[in-house]
Amino acid sequence: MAKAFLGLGSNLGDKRANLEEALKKLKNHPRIEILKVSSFYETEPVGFIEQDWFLNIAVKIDTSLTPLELLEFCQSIERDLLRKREIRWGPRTIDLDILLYENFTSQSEKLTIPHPRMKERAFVLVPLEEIEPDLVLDGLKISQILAKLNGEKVKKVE
Ligand code: X6L
Ligand code: MG
Ligand code: MG
Repeated sequence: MAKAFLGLGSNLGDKRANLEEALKKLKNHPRIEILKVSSFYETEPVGFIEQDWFLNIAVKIDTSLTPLELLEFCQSIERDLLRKREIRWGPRTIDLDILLYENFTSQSEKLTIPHPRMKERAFVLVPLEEIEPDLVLDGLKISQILAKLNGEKVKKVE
């Protein structure tokens, strides 16, 4: 079994319901065990800024799926939740990204692990730090990376 971290986001429709639905689909997979789910965070959009704020979470799982199988399952959840790809970096009902998968790295066209932008994005790092505060990325703790980041706004939903 492999530990992996996923980043989920939604900014279209009922954002919380979309995240809950994606979580339910992850939970119901026979080869995925959910270990931790972060709080929900309202986050300022990055990339394409003329869009609604996102709701983002991070999830820790244990899985017997390979990285490619996990990617394909995440993409099937995106299809089930009717994700459309109209504007690059634009609004989406759901986005599921593999952030980390054990110590696995992949730089292929289809699958890039660790997630290439995760160390620059407060909307990824803040929820991730909540569930794995001791995680070290390229020799730095998440708190150290966040301290150097001029990050977008991230507000925990209380
Ligand atoms: C220059 C060029 C600066 C590109 C930033 C950043 C592109 C992030 C794409 C960028 C650039 C992304 C989310 C989001 C997106 C999300 C919040 C992406 C993909 N996804 N903003 N923007 N949460 N808050 O999940 O991450 S688009
Ligand atoms: Mg993403
Ligand atoms: Mg994605």
